[in-house]
Amino acid sequence: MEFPKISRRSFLEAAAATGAAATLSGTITEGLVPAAKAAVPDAAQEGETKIVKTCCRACIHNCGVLAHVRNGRVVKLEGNPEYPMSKGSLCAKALAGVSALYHPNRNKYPLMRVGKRGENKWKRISWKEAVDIIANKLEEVRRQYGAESVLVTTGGGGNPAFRGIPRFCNAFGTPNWYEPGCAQCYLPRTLAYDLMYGGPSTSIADESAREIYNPNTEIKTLVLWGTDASYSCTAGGGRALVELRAKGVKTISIDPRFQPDAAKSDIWLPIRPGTDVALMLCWTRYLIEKNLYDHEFVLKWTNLPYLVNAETKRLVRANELDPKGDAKTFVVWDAKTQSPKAIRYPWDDALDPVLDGEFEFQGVKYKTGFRCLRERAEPWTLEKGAEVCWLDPKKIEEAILMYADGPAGIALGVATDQTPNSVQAAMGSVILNALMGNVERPGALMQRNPSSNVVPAGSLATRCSYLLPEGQLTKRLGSNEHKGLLQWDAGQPSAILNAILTEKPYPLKVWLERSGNKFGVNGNAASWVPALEKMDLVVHMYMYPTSFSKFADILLPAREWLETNMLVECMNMVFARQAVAHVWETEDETLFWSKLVKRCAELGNENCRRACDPAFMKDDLAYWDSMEELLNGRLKRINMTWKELLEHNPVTYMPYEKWNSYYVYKKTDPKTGLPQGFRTPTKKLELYGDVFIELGRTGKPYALQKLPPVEKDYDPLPYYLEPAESPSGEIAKKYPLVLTNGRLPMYHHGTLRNIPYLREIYPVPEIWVNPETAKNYAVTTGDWVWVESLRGRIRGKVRLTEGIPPRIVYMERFWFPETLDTKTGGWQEANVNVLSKNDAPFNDMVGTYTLRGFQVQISKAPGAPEGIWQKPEDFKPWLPQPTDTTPDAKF
Ligand SMILES: Nc1nc2c(c(=O)[nH]1)N[C@H]1C(S)=C(S)[C@@H](COP(=O)(O)OP(=O)(O)OC[C@H]3O[C@@H](n4cnc5c(=O)[nH]c(N)nc54)[C@H](O)[C@@H]3O)O[C@H]1N2
Ligand SMILES: Nc1nc2c(c(=O)[nH]1)N[C@H]1C(S)=C(S)[C@@H](COP(=O)(O)OP(=O)(O)OC[C@H]3O[C@@H](n4cnc5c(=O)[nH]c(N)nc54)[C@H](O)[C@@H]3O)O[C@H]1N2
Ligand code: SF4
Ligand SMILES: [Mo]
Repeated sequence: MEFPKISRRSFLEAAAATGAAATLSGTITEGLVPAAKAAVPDAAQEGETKIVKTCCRACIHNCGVLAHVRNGRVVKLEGNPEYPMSKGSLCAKALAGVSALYHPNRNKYPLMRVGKRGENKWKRISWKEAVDIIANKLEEVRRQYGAESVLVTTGGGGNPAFRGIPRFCNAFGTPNWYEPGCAQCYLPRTLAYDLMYGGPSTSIADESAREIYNPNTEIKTLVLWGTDASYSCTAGGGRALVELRAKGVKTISIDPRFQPDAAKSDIWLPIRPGTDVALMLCWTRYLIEKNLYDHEFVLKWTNLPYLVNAETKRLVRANELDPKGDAKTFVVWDAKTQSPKAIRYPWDDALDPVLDGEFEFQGVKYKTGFRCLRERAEPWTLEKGAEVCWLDPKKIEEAILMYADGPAGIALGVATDQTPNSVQAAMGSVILNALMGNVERPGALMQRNPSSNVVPAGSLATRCSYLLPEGQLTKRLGSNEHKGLLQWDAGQPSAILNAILTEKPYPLKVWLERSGNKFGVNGNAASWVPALEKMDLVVHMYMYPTSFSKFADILLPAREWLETNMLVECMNMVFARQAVAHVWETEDETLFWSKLVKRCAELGNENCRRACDPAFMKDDLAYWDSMEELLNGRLKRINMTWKELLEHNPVTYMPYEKWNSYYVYKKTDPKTGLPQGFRTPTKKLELYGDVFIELGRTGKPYALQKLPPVEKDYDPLPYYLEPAESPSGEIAKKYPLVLTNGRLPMYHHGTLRNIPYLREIYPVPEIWVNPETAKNYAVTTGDWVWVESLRGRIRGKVRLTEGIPPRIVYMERFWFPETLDTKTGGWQEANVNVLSKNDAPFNDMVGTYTLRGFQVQISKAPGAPEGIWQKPEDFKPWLPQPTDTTPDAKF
C-alpha cells in the first residue's frame, strides 16, 4: 500500500530558483480583485520579534498558537504548549496561516458589481455603503415579499462565530438559514445525545471527547466509528490517540478507508459505506444475547425497564394507570405482584422491575423498552451484519468482544451523518455506550463537564431564538417535516432550494452567504446554479474570491483567523484568539451582522429595533458598536475584561480536578435531595426514544411554540435503511462502485486549495481504487479517470491501494482556485459534490441527504482537467505578498 509522499524540498528549490519573494502580478483574479499595493515592506530581517499568544482556526478546533511578529508582520507560527488538547502541536493547515493571511488574492475591499453577473467588473465601495445598500434591499424585499424571502447561509465547520447567522435571521425576522454541515454533520449526533442523554456527543473531531485527553484515563478500548481523528483533529485528538495507543489502549477502526487511525488500530472493519446502523444493531444483538451488557446500569439508569404501550408505542405514565397518578412518573412491570406499578425516581426497592418482558393487563398490551430494543435487533445476527456490511463475521465478533472489555467508548464521527440513516446511527451509538455502562464513569466518553459559558456552543453570542416574530417559525423551509432541525434553528437546504426554484410556498429574493465555496460542500452542487441565477441580490463574504463569488453582486472581505479576536474555551481554561495582524479592509463578520441589524432597525424594522434595545435584550444583546464591547460582555461571566484576559491569556476558570467530574448523574439535586440523573424527561437514559415521538408530534423540547405534528411518528428505536442507491439495486448495473469520502489533513472542506505548500503535498484529488477493481477498468496509479454518477461526471487521479475494499472507491471534495477565471470557476472538474445527492430520501428527523455511499462508475479519461496546476513551480503566484495595513473599517 502506498500513501502520498510529502516532500517540501522540490517546492523550495523551485521557489528559490525563481526568487522566493513573490511578484505583485494579479494574474488569477485580475479585475475581480484589485492588484496588491506594496505599502508595507516585506518581512524585514531586522527588528525585534514579538511572540503573541493566539489560537488557530484553520479547522474547527482552536489549537493554541504562538505567533512570531516582526515589524508588524507575522513571520512564523508555532504551537502553544499551554493548550491542553494540542499541547504545542500544530498541523499543516495551521502552519499555512501565514500564506493565507498574506495571500495575493485576498478579498481586500468591499466591492460592488458594475458589469453583468459573472463578468468580473467591480467598483470599490466603503463598508458603510455596503451595509447601507444591503440593508435597504433587505427592507425592500421584506416589505414586498415578507422577511422569509431572505436566505442567509454560512459554513459549518469553519465559521468561528457560527451562531451569528441564526441570530441575525431571528433579529431580521427570516426563519431561513442553512449551512452545508448541520443535518449532514453533527446535528444528528447533537440531537440524539441531547434527547437521549442530555449531554454532549462522543465525537473527537467536532466535540471535545475530553476523556481521551486525561493523562490518567482508565479507558481500555476506544472505538473510532467513522472518524479519523489523525486527519480531522490532527494536532489535538490525533496527537492524544498516539499517546493512548502508546499506553496500551486498544483501538478499533470502523472505516472503509485505511487512514492512519485504521492503520494503527488493533481491529479494522472496512465497512460498506452507509451500512453502519446495520452493524450497530448487530453489536446490540450480540451484547444482549451473550449477556455481556451491564445489567445493573441498564436496569437502574436507563428507561429500558419502563413499560411501553404496545399499541401507541408511548412510554406509560402513572396517570394512565390511575387518574391520581403523576404524569412525570413512569411504570414498570413488578415481578412480585405481576402487575404494572408506578416507580418513583430514582428507584424503589419495594418493587422488582422486569427488564425484558411482554405483558397484558386489563386488556392493554405492554412491552418493556428493553424488549422493544431486543426485538428490533433480533434479525441482526453476525452473519446478517457481515453480509450487509461486507465484513467478516469473525472480525465483527472479535471487535464486539474487545469493546465489551471496558471501560470503553464509541467515538462516532461524521461518516454516519452523511446518509439518510443519520440520526439512527447516533441513537445506536448512545445505546451501545449505555448498554455497557460506559457513561460518566472514569474511562467513558460520555461525560458532562461544567463550562464558563463565555462562548455558548463555541460562538460569541446566543442565537436569540425568541426574537423570531410570531408566525415565522412555521414558514421555515423543511423544519416542519424534519423537526430535529429546530435544535439548531435551521432550515433544510433541499427544501430551500426547491422553494427558490418553484417560488413555492413563497419566493426567495436575497441570499447573504458568508463562507467559502458552496459548490464544494453542498450535495449535488450543480443544482444550485439556477437558484443563484434567480436571486435579486447575492452577497458573498469571505477571505478570497471563490467559484461562488462569480454569482455575487457584492463581495465583502472577511478576516483570516490571524486577524480576529475571539474567545476560546478549552476544558477548564479560556484562551484569547487575538488579532495578530490586520491587512487591507477586512472586517470581522460578527460586527458586520451587528451593524446590519442596526441599519435595518433605522430603516424601520421593528424586530431589529428590539434586538438593539438593551432594555429588552438585557445581557443577550444582538448589536455591538465594537468587538471589544461584545467580548467584555461575554467575559463578565468570569469577571474579566478583554484587556485583562489578554494580560493573563490563558486563564483557568476552574481547577482541573473540579472540572473533570465523573458520575454527574449521581450528584444530589439540591431542589429534590435526589440524584440529579440525566437531563431527559425520565432523568434516565432514554434508550427507548419516546422523546423522538414527542419531538415529531409537538416540536418539544426545542420549538418555542406548538407546531403541527409530522405525518408519521418518528421511530423511537434505530432502524436500518439500505442506501438509496444500493449496490444490489438496478442502478448498480450501470454504476457498480460505491463512492465515499473522508477528510484530508492538509485541507479544511473547500479551503486552502490556494496555499502553495499544501497544494505541493496534495495537488489534485486522488481516487482510491482497489487493485482487484482496477483490473476491470485497466487503470493504474497516476491514470486520470472519469468518475460518473446519476448527477454528473468529474475526473480523479487513480491511486491503486488495498486501503479501500473492492467495489468501493474513495475521493474527496476539491476545486481549483487557479481556474477561477475560466467559465467553470474550478468547481466542476474534480469535486465529489458534483456527484453526490441532495434529493429524497431524507432522514426523517433532520432531513439529511446522501453525501457518502452512492453509486458511481469509472472509465479512463484522456488526462487532467485543463489549466489546473500540478507542479510546485506552478503555485508561485500564490506566495505570500507584501500587504497594505488599513485602519479598522468604519461602518
Ligand atoms: N461530499 C461531502 N460533502 C460535505 C462533507 C463531506 O464529508 N463530503 N462534509 C460536510 C460537512 S461535515 C461540513 S461541516 C460542510 C462544511 O462546509 P462549509 O460549512 O461550507 O465549509 P467550511 O470550511 O466550514 O466553511 C466555512 C468557511 O468559513 C471560513 N471562515 C473562517 N473564518 C471566517 C470568518 O471569520 N469570516 C468568514 N466570512 N469566513 C470565515 C473558513 O475558511 C471556511 O472556508 O461540508 C459538508 N459537505
Ligand atoms: N483536516 C480536516 N479536518 C477537519 C475537517 C476538514 O475538512 N479537514 N472538517 C471538520 C469537520 S466540519 C468535521 S464534521 C470533522 C469530521 O471528522 P471525522 O468524523 O473524523 O470525519 P471524516 O474524515 O470526514 O470521516 C471519518 C471517516 O469516515 C470514513 N467513512 C466514509 N464513509 C463511511 C461509512 O459509511 N461508514 C463509516 N463507518 N466510515 C466511513 C472515511 O473514510 C473517514 O476516514 O472534521 C473536522 N476536521
Ligand atoms: S487541528 Fe490544525 S488546523 Fe485545526 S485548529 Fe489545530 S492546528 Fe489548527
Ligand atoms: Mo462538519
